[in-house]
Amino acid sequence: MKELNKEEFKSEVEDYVKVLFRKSIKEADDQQIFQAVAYAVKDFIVDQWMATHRTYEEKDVKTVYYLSMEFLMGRALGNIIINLKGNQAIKEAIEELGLNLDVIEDQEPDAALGNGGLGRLAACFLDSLSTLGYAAYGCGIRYKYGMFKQVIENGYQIEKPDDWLKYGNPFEIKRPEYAVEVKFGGYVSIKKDEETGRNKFVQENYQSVLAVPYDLPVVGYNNNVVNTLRIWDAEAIDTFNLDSFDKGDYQKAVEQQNLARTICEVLYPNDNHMAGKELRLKQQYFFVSASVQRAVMKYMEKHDDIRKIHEKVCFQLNDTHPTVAVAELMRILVDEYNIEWDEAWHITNKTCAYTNHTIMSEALEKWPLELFSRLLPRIYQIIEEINRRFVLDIQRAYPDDYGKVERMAIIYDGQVKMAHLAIAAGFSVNGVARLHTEILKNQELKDFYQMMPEKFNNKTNGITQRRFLLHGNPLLADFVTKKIGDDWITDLKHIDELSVYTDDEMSRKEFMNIKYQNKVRLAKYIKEHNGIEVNPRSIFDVQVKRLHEYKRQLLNILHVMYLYNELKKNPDKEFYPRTFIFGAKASAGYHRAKSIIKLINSVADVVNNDKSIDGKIKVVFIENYRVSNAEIIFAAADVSEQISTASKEASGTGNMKFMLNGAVTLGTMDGANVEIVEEVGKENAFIFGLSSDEVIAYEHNGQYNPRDIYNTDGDIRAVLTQLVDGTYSSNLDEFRDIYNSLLDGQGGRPDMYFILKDFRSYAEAQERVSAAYADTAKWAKMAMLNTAKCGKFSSDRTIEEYAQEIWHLEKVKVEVTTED
Ligand code: NBY
Repeated sequence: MKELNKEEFKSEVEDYVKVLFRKSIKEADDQQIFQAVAYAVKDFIVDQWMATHRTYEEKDVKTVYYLSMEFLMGRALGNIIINLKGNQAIKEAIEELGLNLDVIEDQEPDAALGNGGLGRLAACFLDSLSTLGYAAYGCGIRYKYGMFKQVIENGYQIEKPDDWLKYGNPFEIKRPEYAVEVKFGGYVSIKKDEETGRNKFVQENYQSVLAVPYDLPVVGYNNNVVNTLRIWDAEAIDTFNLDSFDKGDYQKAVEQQNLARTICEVLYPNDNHMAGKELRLKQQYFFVSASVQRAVMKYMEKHDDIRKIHEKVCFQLNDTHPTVAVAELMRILVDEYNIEWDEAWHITNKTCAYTNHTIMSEALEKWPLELFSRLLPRIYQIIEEINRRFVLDIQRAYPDDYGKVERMAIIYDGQVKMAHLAIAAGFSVNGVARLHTEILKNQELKDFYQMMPEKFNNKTNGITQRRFLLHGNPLLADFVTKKIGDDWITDLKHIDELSVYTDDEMSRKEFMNIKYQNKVRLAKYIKEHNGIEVNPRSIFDVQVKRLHEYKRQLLNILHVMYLYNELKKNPDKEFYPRTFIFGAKASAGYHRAKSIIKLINSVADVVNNDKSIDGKIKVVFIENYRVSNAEIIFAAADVSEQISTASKEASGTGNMKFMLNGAVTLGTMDGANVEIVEEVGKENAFIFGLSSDEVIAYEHNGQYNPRDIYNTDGDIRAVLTQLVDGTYSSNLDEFRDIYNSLLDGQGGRPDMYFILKDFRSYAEAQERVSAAYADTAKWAKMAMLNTAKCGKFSSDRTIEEYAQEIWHLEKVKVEVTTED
C-alpha cells in the first residue's frame, strides 16, 4: 500500500485551495478547506480505484450489484482517512497547516440518501465488501435532496430540505460516457423483426430520460480496494429539437424535461411504510433499468454469451423496492437478445436474489395495475406472463387448494405484489435476523416456504466496526487495540479477547473512564445544540432510531412520566440520576409519530424545569438525528433501548452499534436482540415483555384488552390521564389521539403494539437497570462484556455469508503499480 506523504499532502491542499477558490489557506473558510482536503484525499485514492477495476477485469471476477433505493452513507472524509490508515499523517499535515481535522470533518454534509436501518445497512455492506476484497457495485439514485433536516420548533418537528449538494460533492465523478436511456409510458406494438422473421415487442410513443451515473469511491480498509457506489441522475434526453417544432414534439419535449427534473428530486422519507406514489415507481424503474442495462453491457464487453451472465453477475435486491429488475432483465433477454422465454426465465432466476427487511403489512409493496401498466407497459406485460406461468405452477403443486393462488399470485385484486414477484423470480430469499427469518418461513411467507423451501435462508445483519468504533469512538478503539492488538479492525471476532480484562479492576476503571469522557463529549454536543445541561455522571439511557409506533418510543416516554410521578410522590427515594436521550425523525405525513415527538419535548420541558426533583431526571430530544451525530451518541450510551413490540423489528442494527460501544441492551426478545442476548448472556442484558409467539397468538385470538389494565393499575391510569388533563400541554386535545390509541387502538382492534400490556414488565426491567448501575464494578463488567461479545455483529461476517452462500464471489487482491 502506498504511503501517504505528509509534505506532498500539505502542498496538495494548498494547491486545491488556490485552484478551486483563488485563495490561500489563511483566506479560505472552513467549507473551502474541507473541499480542498477532500480533493487531496481523492487524488490519493484514485490510483487505487483504477487499480481495483483493472484487477477485476484482468481476473474477470464475478460482481455483485447491490440494488438499493437507499444508501445512508453519512460523511465520507473521516471514514476514508481511517480506511487509508492515513489518520496520523493527515492529522499531522493538517495541524502543520494550522488547521483542525475535527473542524474540517464537521464541514461535510451527511450523504443522507436513506431513511434508517435499510439504507444504513447498505452503507455498512459496501464498507465490508471493499474491506474483504469482493467486486461490488452499489447502485442507487443521486437524490438532489436526501433525508430532510429536522428542526424542532416549540416541540414540533419541522422538515427542512437537505441541500447536500449545495457546495458540490468533491468525492463524486460524473460518468456521462456511461449514460443510458430509460423509457416510460407509451404503448407496446408487435412488429415483425426483419432479420429473424419473428414477432418483436416494441414500446412506442414513450417518454424517456437519460440516466447519467455519478461514481463515489468506497475505500476498503488498508487493502488498496476501492469499489464504486454508482448513483444515477436524470437528464432530459435532448433539449428542444428545433427542427421538428410541431406541436406534438414541443409538448413532448417539455414533458420529458419535467420528467427528468422531477425523478431524482427527493428521497421519500418513509420508513417501513409504502406511500404508493407514481413518482416513486418512476424512481424505482429509473435506477433499476439504468443499472441492469449497464451491467449487461459491461458483461457483454468481455463475454460473448449472454446466457452465462449469472456466472459473472448477481443482482441483490435490497427489499422489494428494486424488484422491477427481474422484469427488466427478462425484457433485455427476450426483446433485445431474442432469447426464448423459458431460457430467459432460468437465466433471470440464477441472477437475482431478494432480501426481506420487514413483516409490517403497511410496508408491503403493492402497485395498482392501472398505474403500473400505464407507466411501464412492456414491463407490465412481462410480469403478466411471469404471473400466468407462476399461477400454473401453484395450481400444479396444489391442485385442490384455490386459496394458494389467492395468497400467492403476483397479480391479484388489481395489484402487482412485488414481494411475490421477487420470491418467484429469484434463487434466494433471506431474512435479516434468525427470528425474522423464522417468522417469514412459518407465518408471513409460509406458502412460499412450503413450495420453495430451498430458496429461504437467514443472514443476520451486521455493522461496520470501522465507522462505529474506530472512527466514532477513538478512545475506546485505542483502549481495545492497546489490550489485544488491532486485528479486531478487520476481524471483529478478536474483540472477545477483551473478556479476560473484565475481571481486572484497573481495566474496568479505564473502560468506564472512557465512557465518562464520551458522555462529556455528548453533553457538550447537547449543550451546544439543545441548550440543555446534562450531568455526565447520570445514566445515559438512549433510544435513537426512526420514529414508529412499533418501535415504541411512546412506551419509553410514558415510563418517564411514571418515574417522574414516583419521584414527586417520594422526593427522598433512592434514585440514580438518569438522562433519557431520544433522537428520531418522523415521516412527514405520519401524524401520530409527530405527536409522540411533541410529547417527548413537552415532558422534557416540564421535567427538566422542575427544581423539586433536583435534576434526577433529564429528558433530551436530540434534533436531526443522523449518521454523523449517531457516532457520538452510541459512544456515550450506558443503556440501549431496543423495545419494539416482539415480532415487529426485523433485526435492528442500532442495537449492535450500542453493544459495540459498551452499552447494555434493555429490550424485548425481538429481531437481532435475541442473538445479542445469546452472545452476551442474559445476565448481561435487561429483557422484558411479551415474546413474539405471545404477540402473534394475541393477534390471532384477539384476547387483549388494554382497558382492563387501565382499570386495575392506578399508576398507569394516572400517567394516561396526564396526557389529557393539562399536565403536559395547555391544549387538552394535544395528546388526545395518543391517549385514544392506547385505550381503543385502531379500526376496532386494540393497540397492536401492546404498550400497556408490556408497561409493568418494562418498568420492572428499568428498576433492575438502576440497581445494576449502582453497583459500579458489576456494571463495568457488563458493559465491557457487551463490547467483548459483539464479534458476531460485524457486517464483515454478514457479507462473508452473503458472498459464500448467495453470491459465490471470489476474493481479490489489489496491487497498485506505477501504471496507475
Ligand atoms: O431494515 C429496517 C428494519 O426495520 C430493521 O429491523 C432492519 O434492521 C433494517 C436492516 O435490515 N427496515 C427499514 O429501514 N425500512 C425502510 O427504511 C423502508 C423504507 C421505505 C419503504 C419501506 C421500508 N417504502 O416502502 O417506501
